[in-house]
Amino acid sequence: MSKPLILALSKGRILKETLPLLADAGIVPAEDLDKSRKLLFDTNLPDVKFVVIRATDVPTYVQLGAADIGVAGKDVLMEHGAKGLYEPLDLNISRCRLMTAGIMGGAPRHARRRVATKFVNIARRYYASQGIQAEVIKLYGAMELAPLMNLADEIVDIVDTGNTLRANGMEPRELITEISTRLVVNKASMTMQHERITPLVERLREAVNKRRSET
Ligand code: PRT
Ligand code: MG
Repeated sequence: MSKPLILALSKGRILKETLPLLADAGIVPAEDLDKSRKLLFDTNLPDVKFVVIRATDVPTYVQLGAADIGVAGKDVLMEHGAKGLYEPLDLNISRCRLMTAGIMGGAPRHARRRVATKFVNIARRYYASQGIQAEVIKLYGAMELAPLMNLADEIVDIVDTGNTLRANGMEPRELITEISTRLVVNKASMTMQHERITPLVERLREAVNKRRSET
């Protein structure tokens, strides 16, 4: 039999929403992902396997062809650059917004605005596009803490309900972009495996559209 198609899934909150969508499209893992320490899973389809990896690693796997297809947040794709990837489908799950935020009622204190974020590439591009001089500081978590500790004037982070910001005395400011989870495909795979990948993408598209029409 030919080499299986590898589908790279983002673990965490995206995985929880991806699995029901894949199931709607008729693809289910052969065992319970939560009850296993494995990272590579068989599925009900003999020529499809899942790998479950850190969200930030998904674009790398797909770009380099270690996985044929990936599921990743638009935020992660934008930050990575995602060169050489096709993005054939918006899965319309794990929706949120990428925003700037700062202390409630506060104004920038530093002449050159200091911005803390894990999305350094997106932040640099955004502030440059606004003509704002910004010093971008890379953090790996708890961005909301940075302005409170006077490490930064602003943050760039994901906002959903806004509760996390409010709980820390912060307010959302500018919308950078709307975010949702996307299906990405390796360019060589799209060409070489076209007859296997296209039906899979179309089944997922139908599942996404069916949900859209139900809400
Ligand atoms: O945890 P780990 O470091 O492994 O990675 P991660 O935290 O990036 O992964 P995970 O599982 O949290 O999933 C992140 C992906 O889910 C992002 O890349 C987005 O595409 C998507 N997503 C959707 C979100 C949210 N909604 C979200 N609300 N990712 C993070 N959040 C966090 C946000 O960082 C902030 O801390 O939730 C908080 C804001 O939520 P509200 O409702 O308080 O505004
Ligand atoms: Mg997390």
